[in-house]
Amino acid sequence: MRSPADALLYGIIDLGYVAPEDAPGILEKLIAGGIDMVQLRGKNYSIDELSLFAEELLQFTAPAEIPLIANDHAQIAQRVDVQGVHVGQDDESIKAVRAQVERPIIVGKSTHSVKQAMAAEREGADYIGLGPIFPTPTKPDYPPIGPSQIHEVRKRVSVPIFCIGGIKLENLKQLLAAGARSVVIVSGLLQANDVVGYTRACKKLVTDLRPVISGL
Ligand code: 3NM
Repeated sequence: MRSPADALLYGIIDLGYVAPEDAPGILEKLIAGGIDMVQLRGKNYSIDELSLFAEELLQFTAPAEIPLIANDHAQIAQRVDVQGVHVGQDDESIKAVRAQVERPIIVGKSTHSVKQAMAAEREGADYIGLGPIFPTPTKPDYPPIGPSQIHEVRKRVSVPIFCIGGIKLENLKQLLAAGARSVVIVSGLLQANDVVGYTRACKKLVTDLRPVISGL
């Protein structure tokens, strides 16, 4: 199984964009395109429903050795063998999440500033999301922080940092040049006309530019 430290491209099956019945087909395409990690996010679905969907998605992620992360709810990880849980600033603490799941799991946390990024690491996050970097239709109420904070967060935080928010193939190079190494792309991947091709192109950029970026 891959770990967040190895992941350059993290995709999200967001049920605001993908109907549950289409999720396995889209996931297969994301995997074919080279995603390293994937999250199931469904703000309008119950824990029962999300657990069922997660079980279905595991049939695809497990053979590919791609971690499947459940958004928001530790209870999904109690019921289904997902590899991790992702929490936001207003969700349960990382400690509370770990306490609910008997096996070791990956726990990630969304952060929106240098201060929150440092706090999430202190709290025990295995990785952090940092964003929104650019304006995003997926989280319209959050003001973008811009790419200029990435260097500062990299200096102060040693867990893997996934830049997120408004990232598309067109601005990926700019983002990598600003110091990003790993990225989460949601609508860009899910709404592409050719999901496999778009994912592959994003993966190629993050992979090819990695030696350049890590030397920064
Ligand atoms: N979290 P897109 S931004 C789910 O800043 C999410 O924590 C964010 O979607 C954060 O790639 C975001 O479509 C939405 O912009 C990312």
